[in-house]
Amino acid sequence: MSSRKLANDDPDLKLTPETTKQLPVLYSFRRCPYAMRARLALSVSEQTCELREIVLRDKHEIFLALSPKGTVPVLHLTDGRVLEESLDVMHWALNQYDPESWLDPEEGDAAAMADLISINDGAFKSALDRYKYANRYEDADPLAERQKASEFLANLDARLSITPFLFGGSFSLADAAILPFVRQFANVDRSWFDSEPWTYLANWLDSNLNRPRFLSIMKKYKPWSPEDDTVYFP
Ligand SMILES: N[C@@H](CCC(=O)N[C@@H](CS)C(=O)NCC(=O)O)C(=O)O
Repeated sequence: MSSRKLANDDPDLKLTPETTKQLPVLYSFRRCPYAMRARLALSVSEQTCELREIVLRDKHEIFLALSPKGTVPVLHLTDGRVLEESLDVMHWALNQYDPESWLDPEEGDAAAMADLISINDGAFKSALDRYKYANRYEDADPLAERQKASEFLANLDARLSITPFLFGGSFSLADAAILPFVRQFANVDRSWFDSEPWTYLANWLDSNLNRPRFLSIMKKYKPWSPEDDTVYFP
């Protein structure tokens, strides 16, 4: 477990508009699975940020000037660095403070977690998008894509039949990184998902979605505008 080192580690720091310059700024979108996993890591690592809720169809020019690729999440650090990938945000946060040892799972290691996350972000996410948004892809067959995605889910279910979390007895980086995508998949057709023999996976999904940590990162915020009062997260 890394030692506690908060972004705002000055005990006298008061969260007022004058001091927000001292905080990282998180550009986020509530329903984005990549932003969810970034918020999970920022929450467990207690890295207070200024949260700016982005509307994807109407991105503010300040956000696009900072990160022209225009995806969320983006974390603008106080030293000026801009983290534009959700996994980079997660690693940054957990390297500051990792009280639940998400980076150091009970079973497997960082490389094994990275491998599973990369299948999630690659083949699984590709099939999920073509299943969920088949009309956006020429010639996508949603049921064939659902079948492809199911292979990954069956693999997760097999892991979860052995240990309660993906890498052992406690929640890890991999659980946080993958959970929002399984949630998205399940919500496409929940009755079909529930009819599949994925009891361990379904229990893992439901129990983690109902934990206070996940519920806390799903709070609704109104879209950010520069003249608004600062919103702090977590
Ligand atoms: N590889 C990026 C992907 C982020 C991503 O694609 N986010 C989506 C929202 S879930 C996005 O911002 N899309 C841009 C858009 O829809 O305009 C990451 O891990 O952060």
